[in-house]
Amino acid sequence: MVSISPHNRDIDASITARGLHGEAYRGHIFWDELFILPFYNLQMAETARAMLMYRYSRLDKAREYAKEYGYMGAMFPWQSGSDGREETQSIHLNPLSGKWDPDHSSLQRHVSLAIAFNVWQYYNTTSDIRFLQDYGAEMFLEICRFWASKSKLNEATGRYSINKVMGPDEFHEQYPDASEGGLKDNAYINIMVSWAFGKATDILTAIGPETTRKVKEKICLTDDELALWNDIAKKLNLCINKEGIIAQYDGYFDLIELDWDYYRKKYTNIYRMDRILKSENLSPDEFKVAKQADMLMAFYNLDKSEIDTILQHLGYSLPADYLQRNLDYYLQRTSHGSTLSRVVHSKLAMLAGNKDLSWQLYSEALASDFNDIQGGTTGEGIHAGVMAGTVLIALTTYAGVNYNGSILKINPALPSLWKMIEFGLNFKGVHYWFQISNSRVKVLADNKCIVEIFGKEVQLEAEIEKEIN
Ligand code: IFM
Repeated sequence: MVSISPHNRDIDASITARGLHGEAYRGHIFWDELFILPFYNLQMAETARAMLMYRYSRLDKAREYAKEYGYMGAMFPWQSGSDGREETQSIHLNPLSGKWDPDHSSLQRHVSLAIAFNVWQYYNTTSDIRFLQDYGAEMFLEICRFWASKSKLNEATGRYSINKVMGPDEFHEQYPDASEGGLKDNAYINIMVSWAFGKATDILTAIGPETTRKVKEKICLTDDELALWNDIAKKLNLCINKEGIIAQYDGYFDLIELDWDYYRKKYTNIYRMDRILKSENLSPDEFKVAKQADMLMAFYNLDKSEIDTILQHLGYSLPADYLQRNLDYYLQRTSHGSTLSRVVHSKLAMLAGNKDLSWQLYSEALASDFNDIQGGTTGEGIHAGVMAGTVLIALTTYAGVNYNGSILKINPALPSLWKMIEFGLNFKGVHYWFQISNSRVKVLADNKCIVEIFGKEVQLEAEIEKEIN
C-alpha cells in the first residue's frame, strides 16, 4: 500500500519513503520519488502528475527556503511533509552507542535535482506539454536558478564549485575536523547540475516561444541568467585521478581506506558502517566508505552516452573503460546501508558487463522487505523506493527498455534464469505490449509508431503485432 494511487490523484500527496506501513521517517517524502515515478509515468500518468503537483504546490515554500539560506530560485527540503518546510532532524540516535549524533542530512540538496529530473522524465514519457507549460518548466527553471546561485567561480582555475552539499551517500556529511556540515564539488551533483542546465534549453524549446516569454516574465528570468547557466554547465569542477576515478567529492582521495575484513569479521552485518564507526569513537567522514551509490548514481539517471557528452563538455577526458573502473572502485568501498544501493548497483553492474553481479545485487534488492535484510527495518515500514526500483530494473536493465529518448529502444539482456518477460506500458500517448526474450521481441502498439529493437528502427502499424529476431 502506498500513499498515492489512481484513486487519489486529486489528493495533495506523494509517496512517502516507507509507504503507509510504519512510522519510520514519520511519513516524509524524500528523493525516493526518483526511483518510483518512472513506474507511474509508464503505467498511470495521472498519478505521476499528481506526485509532481505535490512538489509544485510547495514551490513557494522552496523559494522561501532558498532565500533563507541566501540563494535564489527553489531549494526543496530533503524531507518534506504537508506544508513543504524542511522536516529533516538535526540529531540522530545511534542505537549501537545510545548517543544522539549531529545529523547534517538536510544538506542533501540533490533532492531538487531529483525533482527537476522527474519533471523531464514525466514530460518525455507522457508528452504532457500542458503540465510542462503550466507547472513543470517553472519548477525546473527555479531549480536551475538555485544551483546557479550555489555555483561559485574560482578565478584561478576558471572552474565553478558547489560547496556545502551532501551527496546520496549519507555517510559523508562533512570534512574530518570541520566545524560544520557540507562538502565541496560532489561529482553526482555537479554532473546532474550540468545536465539540468543543458536540459533547460530543451524545455524552453518544448514549451514554445510564447510560453517561454510568459514563464520568464512570471519568474523574472533574464537572458543573462540563461547565459550564466550555459557557462557554468561547461565549467563545473570534478576531481579525477590519473586512473580515471572520479572523486565522490573534492578531498575524497585523502580519506583513509577502511579495513573491511576486520569489520566484517568483527560485526558480520556491516551495512551501517557509519553507526559502527561512530560507536568506536571514529567517524565515517574520515574513511572511504559509502552507504550507497553516489558518484555512480549519475549513471542510474542518465545514459552513459549522455554522461560522456557532459564530461566532454566539461573538458575532461577519461579512459575508455572509466565506468568499469569507477564501478570496481566504489563497489569495493560501499556497504549498501540503504536498500536503494543494490537497485542502482544492479543496473551499473550490467552496464559494466557483469551479469552475475547484477543478478546477485538484484536478488538481494528483491528480498529487501520480504526477508527484512536490514534486520528489523521492515517493521518500521516497507521501502517504497527499492520496491518500485526492482520493477523498473526488470523493465529497463533486463527487458532492456530505454525510455530516455524520443522513441522506445529495446535491447534485452535477461538474467539466465529468465526465459521471457511480458508487460504493457505507455509511452508518448501510445500503449505498447511486449513479449521479450533475449533473441526475440514481440510487440504490439495501439497506434502507428516507431521503436528501435536490437539497434534497428521498426515501423509499427496500429494493432498489428510484429516479431523481431
Ligand atoms: O532517501 C533515502 C536515502 O537515500 C537513504 N536513507 C533513507 C532515505 C529514505 O528512504
